[in-house]
Amino acid sequence: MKHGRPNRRQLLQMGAAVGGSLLAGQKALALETDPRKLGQPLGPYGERSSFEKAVRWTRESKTPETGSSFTPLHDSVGILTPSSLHYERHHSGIPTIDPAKHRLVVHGLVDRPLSLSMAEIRRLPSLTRILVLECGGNSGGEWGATTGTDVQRSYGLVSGSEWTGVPLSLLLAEAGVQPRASWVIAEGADACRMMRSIPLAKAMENSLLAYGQNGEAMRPAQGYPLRLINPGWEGNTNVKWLHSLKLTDQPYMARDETSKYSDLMPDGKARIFTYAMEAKSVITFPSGGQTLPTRGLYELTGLAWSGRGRIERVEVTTNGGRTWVKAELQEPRLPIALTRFRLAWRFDGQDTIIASRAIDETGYVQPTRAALIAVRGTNSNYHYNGIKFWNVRADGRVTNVEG
Ligand SMILES: Nc1nc2c(c(=O)[nH]1)N[C@H]1C(S)=C(S)[C@@H](COP(=O)(O)O)O[C@H]1N2
Ligand SMILES: [Mo]
Repeated sequence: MKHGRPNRRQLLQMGAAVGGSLLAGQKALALETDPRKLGQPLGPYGERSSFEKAVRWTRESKTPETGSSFTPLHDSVGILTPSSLHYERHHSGIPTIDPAKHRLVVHGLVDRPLSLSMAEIRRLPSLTRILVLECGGNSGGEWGATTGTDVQRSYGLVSGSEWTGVPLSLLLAEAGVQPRASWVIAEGADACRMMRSIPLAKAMENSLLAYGQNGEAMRPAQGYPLRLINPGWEGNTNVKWLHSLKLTDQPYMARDETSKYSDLMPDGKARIFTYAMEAKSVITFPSGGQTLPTRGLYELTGLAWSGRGRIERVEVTTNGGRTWVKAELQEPRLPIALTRFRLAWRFDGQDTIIASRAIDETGYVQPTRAALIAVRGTNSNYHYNGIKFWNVRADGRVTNVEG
């Protein structure tokens, strides 16, 4: 099948591929609304239909300001996450920042220190990119096989947004980076003053000072009015409520790049500054907690992404890993963005195990959990990207597979 447009021909092909019609037994009856009754009036800011119930799941926490909420991936369509359902991860709550008072300072090893208002930043040339954002801790529960039972709770610290902002390289050129500088220390204006050390090379390559998300100002939870976006790098480096960029000749070894977001290896040393999120995928339908109502044809679907570029290929097994087939990749297939895959599949009422594995444009293949553990041991909490298996049971219930 070619990428893109689902059409009648494709439906027929899907049906043919698995031996049957996808839409058998339909009757031509439309639901009539009463033509004498007017609908709802217009409104200034849109809301979704009252029939739609998808919500973020918030992990219970004694201090809700330090919490996480998870995107309902199983309810998503396409490759974008609505801003209202974007996952959230904050270490000291969401600050309330008046954009008219906010400033970004650029200082340290620069010839011309800057202090910029939001109005000044918004006047600069901008660009827009659709990108995936994933917390380094996403699916960390899978290391211990004690994971949540559904795709939202175990994989929902990942979302896709369209971000608009100013290339950081442009501001750095204005400030005049001194030859000795090799790092940018980004700091947020929230109570914990979250700080991350970003190599200057990344800042010059593609970091963005973002203020727009999905066509409007970014949401307070996402960093309003300004955040750093480091395409493909772990969520934590994407500092929200950004108010300071300091050019230095060394990293700061801040909390979130030493004690947190580092992985203790079997030899007692820790991986730090790992930054790029490796290729990963997960089947979102059918997935844990769902039930297939009947036997028959389904479109199996899921999401794949890589911090290193485009998703080149996704393979799916519906027989516990005995054979893998190439899934269709739905356009658009953008670098460092969520990419949707799908596969026509017949559920014949037999207990089976399904999974997906992603391959990115660098040739990297998403590993099994066993292969990850062979290299990384079991002391890690972060940076898990192993293949995820779901069990479709004979009665249609879908459950988690541990280990
Ligand atoms: N200032 C600041 N920036 C921050 C954080 C924070 O708590 N404070 N959380 C980080 C973490 S751990 C992640 S995963 C992402 C989450 O971004 P989101 O809440 O927009 O999804 O922001 C990062 N940037
Ligand atoms: Mo994170």
